[in-house]
Amino acid sequence: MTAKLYCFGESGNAYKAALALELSGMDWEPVFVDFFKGEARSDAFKEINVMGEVPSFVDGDITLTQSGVIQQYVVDQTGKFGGTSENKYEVLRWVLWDNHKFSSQIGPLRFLMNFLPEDKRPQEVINFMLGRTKAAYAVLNDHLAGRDWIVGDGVTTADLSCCSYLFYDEPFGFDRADWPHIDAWLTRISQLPGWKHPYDLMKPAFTA
Ligand SMILES: N[C@@H](CCC(=O)N[C@@H](CS)C(=O)NCC(=O)O)C(=O)O
Repeated sequence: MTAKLYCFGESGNAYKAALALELSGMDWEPVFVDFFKGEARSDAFKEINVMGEVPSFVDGDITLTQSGVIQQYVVDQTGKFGGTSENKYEVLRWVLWDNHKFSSQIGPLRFLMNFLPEDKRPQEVINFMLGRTKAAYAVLNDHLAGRDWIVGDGVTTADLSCCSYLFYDEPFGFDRADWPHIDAWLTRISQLPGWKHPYDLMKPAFTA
């Protein structure tokens, strides 16, 4: 049976799951959630995820939420992207860093800067978050100096988590030219067989 990923194109968190599913070769399909019209907070959606969040994933009897959990399901199903027995905790460390310190800031920042009506964008909050995200870009850029992948010798869920928002074109204070090691690493990821841009994997709400 084809697994279903409840998602929308603008969601970098959903992209982490979609990219892992796609690159692994698992049988899956996107189900569009009309997030900006409140669908994720509807009673019907809460039957799938009481947290009211995208991504949510259903494979037969199994329902999973949280991108890191869905990625781990892909690892367990396919044996791909989990790292080695020696470095798997390092992989988890970077997934948690991404979820807590990186995407958790970029996502809301990108929302405030692009998807809120212009007259409702809180500039002080945006400036504060721009400072926080810049510090996080520096952490990732420094770590990637001299490395092809975040952990070990191949792509893992650490890469597939941390890269997610960085493939979007909307402005959120990130310019690849400022971060050469991140830039080279994003190019490596985009050259993986089967890689697709988020809007080619999941239907966006706003873009055609
Ligand atoms: N840690 C979660 C974050 C998921 C998340 O925040 N998703 C956003 C969309 S990108 C959402 O559904 N937000 C709903 C809300 O904040 O109410 C994950 O990695 O799956």
